[in-house]
Order: sequence, then structure tokens, then C-alpha cells
Amino acid sequence: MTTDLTEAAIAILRANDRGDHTVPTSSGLYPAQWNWDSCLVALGFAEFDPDRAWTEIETLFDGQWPDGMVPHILFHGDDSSYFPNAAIWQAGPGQRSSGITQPPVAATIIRHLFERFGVQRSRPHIRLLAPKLLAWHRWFYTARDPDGTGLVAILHPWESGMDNSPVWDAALAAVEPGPSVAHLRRDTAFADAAVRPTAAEYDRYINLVLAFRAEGYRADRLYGMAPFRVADVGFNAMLQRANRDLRFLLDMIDDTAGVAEVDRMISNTRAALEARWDQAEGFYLSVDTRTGQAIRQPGIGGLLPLYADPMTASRHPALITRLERWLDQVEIAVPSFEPGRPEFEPRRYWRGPIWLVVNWMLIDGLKRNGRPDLARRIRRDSLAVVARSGFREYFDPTTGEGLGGTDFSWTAAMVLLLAGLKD
Ligand code: 9WN
Repeated sequence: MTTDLTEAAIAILRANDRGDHTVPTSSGLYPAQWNWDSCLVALGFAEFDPDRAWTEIETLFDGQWPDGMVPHILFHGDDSSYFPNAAIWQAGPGQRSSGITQPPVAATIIRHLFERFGVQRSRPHIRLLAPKLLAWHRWFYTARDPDGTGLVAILHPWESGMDNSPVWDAALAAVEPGPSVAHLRRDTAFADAAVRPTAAEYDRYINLVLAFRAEGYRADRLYGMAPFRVADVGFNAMLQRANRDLRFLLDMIDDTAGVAEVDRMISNTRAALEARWDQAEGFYLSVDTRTGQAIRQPGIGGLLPLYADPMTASRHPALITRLERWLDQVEIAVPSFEPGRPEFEPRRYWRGPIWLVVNWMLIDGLKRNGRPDLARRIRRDSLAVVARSGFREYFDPTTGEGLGGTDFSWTAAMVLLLAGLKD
């Protein structure tokens, strides 16, 4: 079974390969290069085509902006089946792109490639990429944390990668919807509207884009004017993990100044993330930095400190208990939002469905945190749900039904990675 599954996964990555980058799906739903998709897809290429894995990441960093930001989308070819496409964004100094970013997983993925391929084959790539990674991380701490709190802010739900998570509901409701864009949406031509974000959410997503476009996407302006601004635990946990991996890469190429700079990022973010632990809730809480209000919605990002730090479970056993409670309430691990809550919707995008890329982060984090048993359950469920329902974009954790896009690149990449892992 696993052989058939891995062969099918390779065929999907080959089919979605556009030469120097991969599209998330060939269906037309996402006809461009997405930032964290590309990085996670490189983990799949690493299993059968090392050079292609490096190319994926290097193409992404060719689109880096002069200020250090790496955009969430790079538009390379015909993007007419996507809204908002390059003509709406009107962004990117050279390469056409979006004007916002996405979770910074690149350093973690590059370290993984190094561990897979060894020093000889990796060093030239790391020499090229490490300064670019450092510029991106530095951009986060200046543009998105100008007050030096240790937590960086996202200014658009799309930056989180978990677009319509209930974690954003209150902060997004405070954004003016602007004119309705329901008639311009293209996503619902490729996926059932019932499993996608709502019209009210889309109006706000686009209104935010237009507001940022009016400011020329200038980082020094956006932080102050953004009507949506959240210091998210999940996003900062991914950044913190990437900080640790970036430190390792800089050390490998003897960049001592870079190591010292990243050490400061690590220690500030360690303290700031720890301060988001809420003892009464038994969970890490994100914060709306426009209002100062803690966000009490338990989304899967609140579990990602396990991926950032191997001491999380010993400091907070309650977090593991919480995850176990989530798993007791579903058939298949891991729902992207706490089951049983009124906002939990098992079929709607980031309001409940399983996403294999987050499962991989939890598998990795649980192993490091001394819970290989839970990691094993998630790994087995992940492979089983794809064997049963195909390489879909996401899955209903209560039934295993496959949802959203078909023949999805990062689902294929995760199958290759997870099939090769030891329990
Ligand atoms: C907006 C490509 C991307 C993923 C995101 C996922 C979805 C885009 C959309 O698809 O977002 O960026 O149009 O819905 O939420 O995580 O990177 O697969």
C-alpha cells in the first residue's frame, strides 16, 4: 500500500512541477507559487530528487523583496483563474507577487535538507540562502515587532496560512468589509463554497489587500495602519523553530555576527511566547495587538509551541492533555480547531479539517517532547486518510472525507516524508 501511495505522491509532484517551482494543485485553484507550500513541498522532493528540492526554495528566495520580506505568493505564469491575482495585488519590485508574507518555515526546511543530504552537497546552497533567511527574519523583528515585544504580528489572516481559523473571527469582524467581492471570487468554481471561507470573510480579505496596496505595501506604514493585527502563537512558534534552525545554519557557515543576532531573536521570543501561556485556560493564547485582548479561541496554532521547543510538554503537561481530549472527540487526527466548540466546522477549511502539513509539525514536536506514541497515532492517521480519500487539500476529522483541492502538492510531499519516517 505504501509503495502505491508513494508512487502516486511522486506522480502528483511531477504533474504540479512547473520547472523551477511547484503549484499547489494543477486544478486551477492556486495557479502560482505559495511560500510555505513551496518550502513544505521541498521536503517531498527531497525524498526522490534532491536538486529539485533546492531549486524550489531558491526560486522562492529569488522573489525576496529588497526590504527582506518573502511574499506569500509569487506569480510566474497565467494567473487568470485566481482572485486576487497579480493585476489586483500590483506588488513586487521585480517578480510579480502578493504584498504580504506567510509562515517562515524555510530555515527549518533547509536544515532538514542539510540533514538529509550532508555537508558536501548542502553547503553551497546554505551559503547562498542563509543570508537571505537572516534578512527575512530581521524583517519580521523590525517591520512586524517595531516595539521589540519578542512576538511578531500578522496583518492579514492569509499571512497565518490558516486563513479562516476562528482565532481571527473577532479581529477580522472589526475590519470594514468594503464593497462585496462575491462575484469576483474564483475559488468557489473549483471547490464547494461550503468548505471555503465565507463571503463576509472574503470581502474583508480583499479590503485589507486594497488598503495595503494604497500604502504601496511599505513595511514602515503597514504595521501602524493595519486594521487587523494579531500576535499569533502558532505563527511565532513556527518563527521560533525557524530561528533555532537558522542559528544552526549560520553557525555552519561561520557567520558569528549572524549567530549573535539570531540568539537575541531566540531569547526574546522564548520569553514572549512563554508569557502567552494561560494557566487557567491550559493553553497558549494569541493576542489582538490593536486592542490588547487575549484571543481565547483554541486553534491548532496554540499547540505549535510543541514544535518550537522540546521542553514545552514538560513545562505544560496540560497542553498534551488538551490535545488528547481533541483526539478523543474525532475519528482522525488532528482537527485544526478544538472539537465540541460552537465554531468547530469539520468540513470548512481551517475551522476544523485536518491539514497534513500541521500534522507533520505536531509529529515532529511530539517526538522531541517525549511523546512518540502520540506522534505515531498522528502519522498513521495521516497516511491512512490519504490512502482512503486521496491527495486532497484537507480532510474532515470526523469522517475522513477528502475536501478542497485535488492532487495537492503539499499533501503528496507529506505522504513521502511521513512514509519514510520511523515510528
Ligand atoms: C490564500 C495554497 C494556500 C495555502 C494556505 C491556504 C490557502 C490561499 C487561498 O491556499 O490560502 O493564501 O486562496 O485560499 O489557506 O495555507 O498556502 O495552498
